[in-house]
Amino acid sequence: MQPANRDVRLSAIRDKVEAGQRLSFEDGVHLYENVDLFTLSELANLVRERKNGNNAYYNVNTHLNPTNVCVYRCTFCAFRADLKSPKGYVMSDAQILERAAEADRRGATELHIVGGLHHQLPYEWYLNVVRIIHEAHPRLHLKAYTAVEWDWFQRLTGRPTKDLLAEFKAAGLGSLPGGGAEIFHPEVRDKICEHKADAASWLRIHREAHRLGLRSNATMLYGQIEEVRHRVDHLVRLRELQDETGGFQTFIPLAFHPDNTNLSHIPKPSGLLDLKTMAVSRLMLDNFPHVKAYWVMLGIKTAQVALSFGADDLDGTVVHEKIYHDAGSDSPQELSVEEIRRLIREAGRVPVERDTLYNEVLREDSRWSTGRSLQLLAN
Ligand code: V47
Ligand code: SF4
Repeated sequence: MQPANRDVRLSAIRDKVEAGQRLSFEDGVHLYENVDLFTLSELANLVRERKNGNNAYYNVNTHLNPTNVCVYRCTFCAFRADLKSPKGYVMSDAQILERAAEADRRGATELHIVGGLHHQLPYEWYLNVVRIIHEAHPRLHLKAYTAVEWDWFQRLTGRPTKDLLAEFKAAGLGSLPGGGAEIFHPEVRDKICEHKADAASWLRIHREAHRLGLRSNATMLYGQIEEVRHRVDHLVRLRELQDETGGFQTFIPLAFHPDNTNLSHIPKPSGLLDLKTMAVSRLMLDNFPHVKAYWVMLGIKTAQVALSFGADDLDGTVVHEKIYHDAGSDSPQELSVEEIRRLIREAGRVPVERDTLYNEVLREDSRWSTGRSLQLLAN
């Protein structure tokens, strides 16, 4: 006889996960609402190890936010500044090049470039940022501008985003970061960031980038005003685009940080929600090779535990992070490679340095080169 409280849907979910079959929207909601943390960890770990074995990836990178001045007023954002605000800044070419040179000297393989949509700066200014860095530091991979920025460039120029992406690619663009996705569902998006690129535009721009051979990431901002069904809907929409293009590399769930935002009355997401979201994301996004525990946002301790809840990547050494620190993150500005490797080993995983496109990075003294592709392992 079966116990009266046997969870029939969970048994079906377990069967599907073990057989490598796709979970439905309803399964995703059920995992969030009815399944305990230990079971979530066990199931997500199964998928994580099937795709990435015992490896846990990190990279050596630096952030560059060339301006924080922004025409938009997303309610969750503590980074932006008004045009005339004393907090607002625009970096000069010399400052931008110095940041890139510093990254290069430190042996970084990637520069992550995102910022505000300035009221007065022309399209050419954003293009110039990528061009001058690429000319001076051709080995640095430039992961630059979110779909919201690409949508803004279209509004500035009246030109189709696919032409703009191609122009940037010729100037040295390497890939697209996953920001600006927030929550796709209009019940949430219209309340937290109504004027910027909508879900259809965000997805279209990533589709266009993938068709041009550019890889990209995807994010989800959780723990603000959204409900479980909005999160699961978000994951399903990403999974559908990935079915079509295969161009996404990594999914990054982003925990909302409320300090200094217009949503400062909302408490920070709990550790429980962080780990649940990591696990459900890993289980729903069956066609994404990687799920990242971004330590700057999760905190080092939760990020380390997340390596047992579906995550296989910790992001990077990250220097000069502003978006989360302006919103109250108490994570350090930087982790050394030794610290990241120790955190990974302590979690029982094998640390592997990767470049942005998931090739293994080999280091000898102060020089680095790329080795085998790690992407094949995850597909
Ligand atoms: O688009 C802004 C989010 C994103 C807050 O692609 C906030 O590898 C929480 O996308 N609380 C930018 N989140 C960061 C981002 C990212 C980070 C790390 C790696 C990658 C990648 C991408 O940060 C924004 C927005 O969704 N955000 N303010 C806040 N107060
Ligand atoms: Fe501007 Fe981005 Fe902040 Fe929104 S999240 S206000 S688009 S900088």
